[in-house]
Amino acid sequence: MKEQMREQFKKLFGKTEGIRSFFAPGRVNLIGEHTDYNGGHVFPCALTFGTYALAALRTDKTIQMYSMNFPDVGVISISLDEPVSFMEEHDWANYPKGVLKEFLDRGIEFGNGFDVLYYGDIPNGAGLSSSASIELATSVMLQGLFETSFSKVELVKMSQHAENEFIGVSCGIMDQFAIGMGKENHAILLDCQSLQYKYSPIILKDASLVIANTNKRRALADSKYNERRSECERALKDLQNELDIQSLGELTPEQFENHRHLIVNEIDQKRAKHAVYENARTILAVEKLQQGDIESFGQLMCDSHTSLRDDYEVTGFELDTLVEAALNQQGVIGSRMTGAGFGGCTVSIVENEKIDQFIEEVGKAYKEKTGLTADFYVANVGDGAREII
Ligand code: NG1
Ligand code: MG
Repeated sequence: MKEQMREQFKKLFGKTEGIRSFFAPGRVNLIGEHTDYNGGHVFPCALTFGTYALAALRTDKTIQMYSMNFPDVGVISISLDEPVSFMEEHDWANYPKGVLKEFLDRGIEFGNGFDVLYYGDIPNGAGLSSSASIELATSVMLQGLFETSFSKVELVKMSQHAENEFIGVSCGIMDQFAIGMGKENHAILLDCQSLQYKYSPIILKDASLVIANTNKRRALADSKYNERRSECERALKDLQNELDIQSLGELTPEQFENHRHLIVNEIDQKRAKHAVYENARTILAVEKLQQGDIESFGQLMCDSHTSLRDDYEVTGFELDTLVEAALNQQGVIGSRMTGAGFGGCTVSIVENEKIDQFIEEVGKAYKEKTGLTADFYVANVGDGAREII
């Protein structure tokens, strides 16, 4: 792909020299769903597919951006002499523009503009975080080109802030953190409140992570996502009438059971229950994985899915069908939806010698029930965002 990108770069920007390459992965969350914005724990890992950015400095104040994934949008040209503004028709380029604005807002002076060409091989809208991937690819690119010295965690926060403020999606920090801080063959146990984190090796013995894409667009995800956030916020407010807590993530399941009567609305109670139990499950799951108890880890993944289906209500027919079909197979140690839900992907742990059969049988059952074709990827766990030589 790099060769094709270089050719395209030459064609668009007329340059073959002084080009640097950057990469940011996609991510998959193994457990800890809808806990990030509740101040709980998540356990994601970075993948080996992601977003590539080739970039070279210019001698004037112009920035030119192009994505090989969206050729119809064409080259987008902006000037450093004008404020960075969100433009509907710029579509994908608003993500890099948002990150650029974060740098400018911190007083970074860009003496020169630059040309940048992006290409991403993450399936779009599948919940593997193509948006955070392009944000982090842009962060490390700007850091590299302009020799700034933000810490990785700072770049993560800037990227999340860009998504919150510039794009207008009030996401938690999980995606950007996993993509910025990922480490080969490790997942990250992240406390989303304190941002304390710990790498945990993913040792699955004779099994692998298999991602299955429902290929169902997550059309509902954004509105329901904000609805879930409000429901959790309301539940927290009710609890704060008696409890001195900042987030649902601070509660143990036992504390929750002793105080759940404070939550006035029954639906809010269910949402909060998921957040609290999911957080506890995540911490326990990582302990089990570190002890080499993959079966218990897998069981907790399944419990996570059930809770997301019944209490949080963010799964839907397609995701439930994929998980059910997975659990009907031999050699499946755990399976759950990953990401925001309503569509997108599931992640399963499957014994290596059963993977081919898994893909065939689950694909068939899914097609029969939904009429849709699922895509499967055996996931490799890679490093976080970086310059590549
Ligand atoms: P997806 O939709 O998979 O990128 C979303 C949020 C995360 C997290 C998960 C649920 C965005 C960009 N990201 O993930 O922060 O809250 O849902 O665990 O909305
Ligand atoms: Mg996104």
